[in-house]
Amino acid sequence: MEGSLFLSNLVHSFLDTPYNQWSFVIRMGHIALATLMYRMFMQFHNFMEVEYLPVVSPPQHQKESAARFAERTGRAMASALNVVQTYHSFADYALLSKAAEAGQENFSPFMVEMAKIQKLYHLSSSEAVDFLERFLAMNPDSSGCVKYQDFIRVLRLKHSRLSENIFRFIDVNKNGTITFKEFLVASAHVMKLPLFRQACDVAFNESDEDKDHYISLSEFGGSTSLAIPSLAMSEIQALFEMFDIDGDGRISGDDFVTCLRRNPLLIAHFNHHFISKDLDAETGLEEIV
Ligand SMILES: [Ca+2]
Ligand SMILES: [Ca+2]
Ligand SMILES: [Ca+2]
Repeated sequence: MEGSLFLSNLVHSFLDTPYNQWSFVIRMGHIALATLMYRMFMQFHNFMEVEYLPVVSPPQHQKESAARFAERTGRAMASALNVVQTYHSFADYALLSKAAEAGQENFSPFMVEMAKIQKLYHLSSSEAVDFLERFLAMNPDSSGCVKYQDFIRVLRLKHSRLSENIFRFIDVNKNGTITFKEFLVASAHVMKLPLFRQACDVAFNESDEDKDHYISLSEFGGSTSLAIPSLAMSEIQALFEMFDIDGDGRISGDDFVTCLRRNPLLIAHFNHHFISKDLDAETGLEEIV
């Protein structure tokens, strides 16, 4: 979608109760919304063309779910209009608004056809917008791609084999950069794995050595150093501050889970805790990372 809204086709649908789906399209030419409004108010006659699209009916002898019916209607409308049917939804508009708010000029890399992703991962619009916020902090270039160095900077990681593996996991097409879609799908995939919440609990309990229900800075340092050896104190501190959501100097269970839901890929830092635990050998915890 480009910067301005074109009203070449305004498609409307309504149900001819109780079953048949009627649709029509109003053609007003390729014209920007502001220009159209101006012209409409400045002339006595306004012309438009209304075309009724084919009526879509449910099968006579079998039941059909509302979602399936809507899908079939969408396909019929797209084919009557001779346009490609996409999976953009209102969530894409929320992403576009966020990208615009952040001063991005090219929105297309951030419109990821959310209907498909939401169907796969049951991701809410606000979760997707939160992931976009993280991604935009990684300084994407004009085509919406993020480099490894910017990725590890925002996640407060240092260069290590683990960080490289996380980046490679996201970079599905292996071109050395990540797009928002790659980042979103990888994050949602990890966060929505059935074992994710259980993995968070195990990681928290294993890191909380003195069992006072908080992870102190030294406990955190001990735990993360097992994943990334030779971490400097300042690097441990930076990562600790990201997990300490309320900034009270210790990581509570809520802090820990909130941080990992915002940055699901960081669960990889606690992978060593899962190896000794028989979390669920059948499904394989390695799958999480
Ligand atoms: Ca890529
Ligand atoms: Ca503790
Ligand atoms: Ca805290």
